[in-house]
Amino acid sequence: MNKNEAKKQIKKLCDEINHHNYKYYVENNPVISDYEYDMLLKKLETLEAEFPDLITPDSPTQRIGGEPLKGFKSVEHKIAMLSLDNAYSYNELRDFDERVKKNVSDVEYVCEPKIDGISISLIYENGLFVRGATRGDGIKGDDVTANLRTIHSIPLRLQGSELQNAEVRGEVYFPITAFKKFNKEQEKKGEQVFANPRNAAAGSLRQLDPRIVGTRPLDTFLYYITYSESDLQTQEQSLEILRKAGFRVNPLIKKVHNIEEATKFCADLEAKRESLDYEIDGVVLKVNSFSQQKELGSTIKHPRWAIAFKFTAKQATTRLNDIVVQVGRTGTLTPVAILEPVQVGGVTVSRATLHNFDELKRKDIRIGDMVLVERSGDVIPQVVKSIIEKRKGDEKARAIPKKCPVCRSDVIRTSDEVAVRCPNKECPARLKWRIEYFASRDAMDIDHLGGQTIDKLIEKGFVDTIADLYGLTKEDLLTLEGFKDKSVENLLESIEKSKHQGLARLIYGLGIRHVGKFAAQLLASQYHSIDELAKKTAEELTQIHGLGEKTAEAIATFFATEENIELINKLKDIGIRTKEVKKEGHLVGKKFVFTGGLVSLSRPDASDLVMKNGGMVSSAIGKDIDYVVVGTEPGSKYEKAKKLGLVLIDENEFKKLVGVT
Ligand code: 3BA
Repeated sequence: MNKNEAKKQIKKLCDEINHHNYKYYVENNPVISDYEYDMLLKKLETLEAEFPDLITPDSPTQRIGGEPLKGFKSVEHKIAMLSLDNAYSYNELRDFDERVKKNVSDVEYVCEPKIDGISISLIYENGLFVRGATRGDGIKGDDVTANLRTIHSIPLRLQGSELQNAEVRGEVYFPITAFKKFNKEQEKKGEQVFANPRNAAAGSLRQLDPRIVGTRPLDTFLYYITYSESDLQTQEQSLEILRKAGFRVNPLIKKVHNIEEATKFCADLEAKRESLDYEIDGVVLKVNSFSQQKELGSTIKHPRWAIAFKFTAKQATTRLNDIVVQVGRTGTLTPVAILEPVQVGGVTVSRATLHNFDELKRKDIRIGDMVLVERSGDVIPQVVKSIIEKRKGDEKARAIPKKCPVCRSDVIRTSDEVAVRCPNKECPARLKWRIEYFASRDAMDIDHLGGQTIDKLIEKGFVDTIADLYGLTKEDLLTLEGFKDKSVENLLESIEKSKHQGLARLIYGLGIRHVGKFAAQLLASQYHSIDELAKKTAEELTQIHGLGEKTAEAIATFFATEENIELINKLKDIGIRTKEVKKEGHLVGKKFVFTGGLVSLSRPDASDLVMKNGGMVSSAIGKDIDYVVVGTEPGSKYEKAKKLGLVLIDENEFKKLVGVT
């Protein structure tokens, strides 16, 4: 191929790939498969390798790459990045509105979700992305261009012609689902876990190696044009221009006509907060008209035409009174902070996780410290950091325990694991978790058998295995503190009832590693009895569609262990149902996913209805899902389902399908 021809081809491929990149990462609406996308990219890479001088800065191959930096260059913002004034109540919002209306009339406001991310500035010259920086102190920030280039929702070349030479500003964030997964992997690898998605985004942008940043699923929302050639009159217009130029603009942004509508927007958004896949900490209210903005002006710190309404904080400081050690279901020892009770985002918190002993040491958290506690998303409260300035000198560090706090066995720690474990399989702590899991709502659903009751049963020596639950007598239970005739009867009845829960729940309740609700349903529908399941090799198990290798290994290992076989035999003798009655119903083999809230049914009841008709319930969206039940305020699963073109049904259609009206 001659050079001229190559140039044309490269240009065509660049444009094509950038278009698909936009479709995928900004519109969330891909039109070609990942495979086809990869093929286009490969083709481009091959051509560019042959003609390296034809590589352009907006080539999709130039996102990742680049050598690690020694440090970040500090760059001065051409126009200072101000901060936002805060309002902590609707009254303070109304005060803001009063101040605005003293100076201008007929105001409209644009309400924007306040993304809890890292503020950035992006500079484009002749349509090309040339520099990206963090906000820093508002005057100077870090040049993080190479890192920002790896973020797919940031266009390397602007679309259309309306923006060519411009600076735009917005927020980089770490999506919540991806954050949880990322943190889990970090913990497993013994690397730093982040307290929240915001810290993870900041930590990622601070990475000196852009290739590492390229592996982090960072995303963006843009909301401000600092300068450009286009003649803009309103914030609403700016957002439209940003959208047209190829940026991601938050879809929930809304223009309102008065402060009442604005407060309603705040209330509605706060109610939706937990259903979004990005963290927001409030609403930014902006006067829409630019001439009015100019009229209002700015103080040295913040514009007078904008304000941030803050939602209830998810962080609080309190005293850490003690660090205790908890033993988990698999014997893992976890340090847990006992806190002076404190309100965090409307909930009283008195315990918080410290993750593991490595993390405890890294953060240097000591007993007696004042600490920052955070409750983020639906995760357990955690201690973010100690407030070192408040130390008096008598605070005490907590060493890694040498013995299990429950059974006093010597703990073990393998070199490739962060976890400190109690090796004793008979450790009462483990037994407690096993029973609690077995009795839980999604497993054998044994009512009246809570953690405290289980503790008492173990303490008295009434139960050594799950099977012993079924041998409990009225006389045994009456010796437990607080148990009377009625409560004993209730518990015995629940235990008896659980014998008939069926195979899927039993498999789940055994607590085999990696076997969640869905895998358990899948196994039950394939093998029809626990005996048959126990005979399968890992290899045979991997033949089941939808079962991973790790899960298959774990199942085979479980049934290769003598104690477990003994347990199964005992359960069979007791008369627990270990065979699947042949699946019947018109939904046999059909897989369901629920997203959003249901109005006339609870989630567990809805799941039961699916299973009663022979179907299965999964928590993850995938190509193999037959029905997605979309409730009120559905989350990211809904978006994904739409993208995959799955069958979406609402609550009423669902009820018809499972035969309730
Ligand atoms: N809008 C943050 N500042 C924002 C442009 C002004 C502004 C924010 C905003 C000053 C968000 C302060 C730091 C900064 C760009 C200065 C938003 C958000 N608007 N939607 C009014 O979602 N976090 N933050 N960023 N310039």
